[in-house]
Amino acid sequence: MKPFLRKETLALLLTGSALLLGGCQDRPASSSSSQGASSVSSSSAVGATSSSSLAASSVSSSSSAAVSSSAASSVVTSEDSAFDFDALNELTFDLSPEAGSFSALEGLNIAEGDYIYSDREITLKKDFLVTLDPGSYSLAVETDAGSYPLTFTVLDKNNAYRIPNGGFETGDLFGYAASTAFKGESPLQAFVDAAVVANGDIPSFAAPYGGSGNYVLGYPSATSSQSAWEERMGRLSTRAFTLGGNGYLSFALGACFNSDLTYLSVLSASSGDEIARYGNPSFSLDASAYHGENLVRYRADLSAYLGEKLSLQLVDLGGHSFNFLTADDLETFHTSIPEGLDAVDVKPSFDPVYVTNQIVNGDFSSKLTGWSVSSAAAWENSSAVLDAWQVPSGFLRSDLGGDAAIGLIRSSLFKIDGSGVMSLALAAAQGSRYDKDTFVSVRLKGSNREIYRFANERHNGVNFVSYYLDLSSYLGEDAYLEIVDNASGSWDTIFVEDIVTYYASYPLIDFGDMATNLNR
Ligand SMILES: [Ca+2]
Ligand SMILES: [Ca+2]
Ligand SMILES: [Ca+2]
Repeated sequence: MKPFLRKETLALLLTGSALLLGGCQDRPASSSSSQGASSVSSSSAVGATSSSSLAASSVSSSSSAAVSSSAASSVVTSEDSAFDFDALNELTFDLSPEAGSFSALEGLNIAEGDYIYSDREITLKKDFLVTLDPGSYSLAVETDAGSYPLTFTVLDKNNAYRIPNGGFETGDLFGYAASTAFKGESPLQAFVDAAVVANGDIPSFAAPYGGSGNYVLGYPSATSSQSAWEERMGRLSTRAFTLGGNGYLSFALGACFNSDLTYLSVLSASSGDEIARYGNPSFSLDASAYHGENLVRYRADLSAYLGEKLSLQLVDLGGHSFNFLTADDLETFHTSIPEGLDAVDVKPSFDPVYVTNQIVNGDFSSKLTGWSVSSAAAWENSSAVLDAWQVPSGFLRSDLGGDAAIGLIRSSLFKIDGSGVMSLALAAAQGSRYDKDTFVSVRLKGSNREIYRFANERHNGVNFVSYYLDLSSYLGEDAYLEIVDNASGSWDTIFVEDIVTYYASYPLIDFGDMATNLNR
């Protein structure tokens, strides 16, 4: 039995390899008669190799190219077949009439949405081209008359180490992904194409943005008022890149006054952890050194993360005074140290102590012990004093300086444990835009991502109202609270008491006692 089986297996293997070899050998033969199109591979690595000779013959007009290749190059032609990561140019090819009716473009895993065919013109979109590594490529143009090679190159601009459109020069948010941060309300989205504006003067202020090129992420002139623009929120994420070069990041930021609510984050693409957070410490409305919406250049040495996959995220979680960002020139690849001020990492830090499932001093019986008041400059009053937080009578209040006071206070870490339910009670916090201005955030340690934001939606004057949160989908993770008062009008003050972050088993609660998560 054994020898017989072995012999049959061997025969099958031989037949299989013969077929495979035959397939390989056949392709060049048939391709030379049908203009070489069938040699295109769907793998980009192989495609790059196999297309190099074709690319050479189609680009060069004086080389002694093979007859079959030059015949092919006269069917699919282009004035510019080189994609430049800086220019983000789309590539357009003409299909000669002799090639018959176009049916599809194949190879490199290209999808229908990656190109446009119209009137014998094939346009490769920048969305597709920006995903390719530098090199020479070939695609197959399939028609009813045959298969024809379309060849192009992707220039080496250190593409894998960079984010596309870091200078917003496409005039829109190409290359970025915007997400809402408040109730999923798209009219409140801060990061929209209309915010990419000419790199000229700032509306209603006789000063230039001071960015590079033609466009910056700015302040749309069509906006009804600065206040309406400030009210918007959102997140704008770049694609992941590998940190290369000398490990420096450079960027230009404007506005972005409150570094707790508006900032640029550097994130680890693998863990999602926030590696660094940068605000705009140069912000000043002093007319002699105006640093409002105009751009200030910064640089950051991230060389400790060389070789790692990172991404950038612009974050706007605030609705008031200069709670928005202007930006330009996000550049992640440098070989010499870039110009700019040294950026200061302002991400929250916690004492590396053992984390328990109850936060420290959640009932405020020890005043502000265990809590840290943010010292971000935006929270200071006109006398440069942080005047929001006090515990005069057993609960936390943000009105040491009256309703006008603003501030952010952060809890100790707690482990999400047991039933995953937590609770607290809120009072006051019923100003005109209370759900955007006076709220509680639950954030995860590491990513510092806000997983839950809620406000005093059942507000009842100075009477406390209980809220329960179900954090059970984050069991085992460490989290913390940020309590925020970001407004100065009547009732723009938040009272907090009785924070309980651990229930061993699910407590008896009505659905109506649950807090509504506003971050979605
Ligand atoms: Ca620009
Ligand atoms: Ca905002
Ligand atoms: Ca206030």
